[in-house]
Amino acid sequence: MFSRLKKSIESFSNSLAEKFKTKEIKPEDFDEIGNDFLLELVENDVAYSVAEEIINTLKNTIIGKRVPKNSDIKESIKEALVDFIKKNIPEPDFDIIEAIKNKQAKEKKPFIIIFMGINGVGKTTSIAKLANYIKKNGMTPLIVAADTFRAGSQEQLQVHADRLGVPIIRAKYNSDPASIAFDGIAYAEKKNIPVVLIDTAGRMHVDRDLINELKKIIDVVGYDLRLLVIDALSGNDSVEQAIAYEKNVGYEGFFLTKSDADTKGGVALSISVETKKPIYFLGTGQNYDDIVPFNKEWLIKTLLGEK
Ligand SMILES: Nc1nc2c(ncn2[C@@H]2O[C@H](COP(=O)(O)OP(=O)(O)OP(=O)(O)O)[C@@H](O)[C@H]2O)c(=O)[nH]1
Ligand SMILES: [Mg+2]
Repeated sequence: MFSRLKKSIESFSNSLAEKFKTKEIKPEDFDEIGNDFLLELVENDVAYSVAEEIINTLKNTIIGKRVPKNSDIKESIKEALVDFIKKNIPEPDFDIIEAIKNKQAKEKKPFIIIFMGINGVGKTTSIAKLANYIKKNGMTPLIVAADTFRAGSQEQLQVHADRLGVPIIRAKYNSDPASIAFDGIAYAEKKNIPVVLIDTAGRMHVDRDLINELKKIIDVVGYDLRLLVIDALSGNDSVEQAIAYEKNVGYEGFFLTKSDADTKGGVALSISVETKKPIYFLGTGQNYDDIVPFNKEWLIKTLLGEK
């Protein structure tokens, strides 16, 4: 996971350490190696403006430092990057399991999570993973199949629900997704189900009618958490999706899928830095257990930690 970005960081660190074993580093010396690193960041899907911010952070830390030993400059680089992540990458400010329990205890109402995103990014699979995660934490979620559009979507979610042993509310194809979502919430309230996971049809952020349909679902049922599902392999397009969905719909954070297949890693940095919204979960494979709750420490370990 993210191995290329990790390698770029290592080789930047090594080049700088090698070249300046005992010298003070001048700005122009830094720029030569820094520019190569900037290009590598961009090639690894880090958005240009984010890559520039990273380079500036490093430059400010390193310039003018007298570096007696290899290990010291490497340590400084690592510290600067950890600092960058801590300052610029948000993380969820609540635990989802606790939040579900709290809402149930205080309001006797289900915690509503709506999944959205463009076609094929992994919404339905991620719902199944989150349902499994919630079950493992001792609660049973209700899944609502509000994708009434794509052929096979209802059956796909039914298979997941059966395998996981969780209840599902299904709809007729081409029926109104807002109305099935509404029915789902009513059912959950009646049965004291603490959390409802709503699947929606894939839709491009530029499709006005479908985006309006999504807004209607959200207006009708309300929400506690809206997750924009982003495919880690979508490169620079991910930032465009994140910004357009923010402008046109709104959401609290991301579910970043297919991280296991992403050798680059830049999307994980870019979407959060550009939107200031946290990743809540990462999808790390095709199985139900391949879900990781996100936090900064995880990212620091993945990018900078020991092999
Ligand atoms: N390797 C890997 N594959 C994933 C991950 N998440 C989803 N997938 C795969 O991505 C493909 C699409 O997943 P779906 O869950 O159907 O995507 P979707 O967003 O619901 O698609 P639509 O409803 O058609 O818009 C499937 O083959 C999934 O197995 C992940 O974290 N890692
Ligand atoms: Mg789907």
